[in-house]
Amino acid sequence: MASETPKKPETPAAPPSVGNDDAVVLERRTQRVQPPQMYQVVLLNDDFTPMEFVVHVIQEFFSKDRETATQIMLKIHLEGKGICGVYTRDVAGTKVDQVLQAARAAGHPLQCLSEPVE
Ligand code: TYC
Repeated sequence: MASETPKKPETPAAPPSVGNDDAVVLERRTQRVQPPQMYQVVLLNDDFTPMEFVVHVIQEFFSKDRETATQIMLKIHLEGKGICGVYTRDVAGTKVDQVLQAARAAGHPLQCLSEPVE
């Protein structure tokens, strides 16, 4: 993923300090803020969870339209796993919990995990 580094806001100059010779020195400190580590939420294939249920889960919890959700489900079915979305850590964790809870409630063994994006 090629991403541009966002422009860093600069903090205002530090308060003036007075040196020995009474010269006023303004120090500029640059604030460096890193973008947060992002996490991808991954669904794993299994032999038992119905395709229709997986499509429903992807639509419901990852806000995908039916066509996109179907494409993601088929990719998982064919390749073993697939990314449903990328979020900050807490949001990704919540998505995993929601998916696992819905799968258990429906009696399906669907597995879901989150992992840091490289
Ligand atoms: N392989 C399942 C089936 O044939 C469908 C499926 C797709 C299950 C994606 C899980 O994450 C999954 N019924």
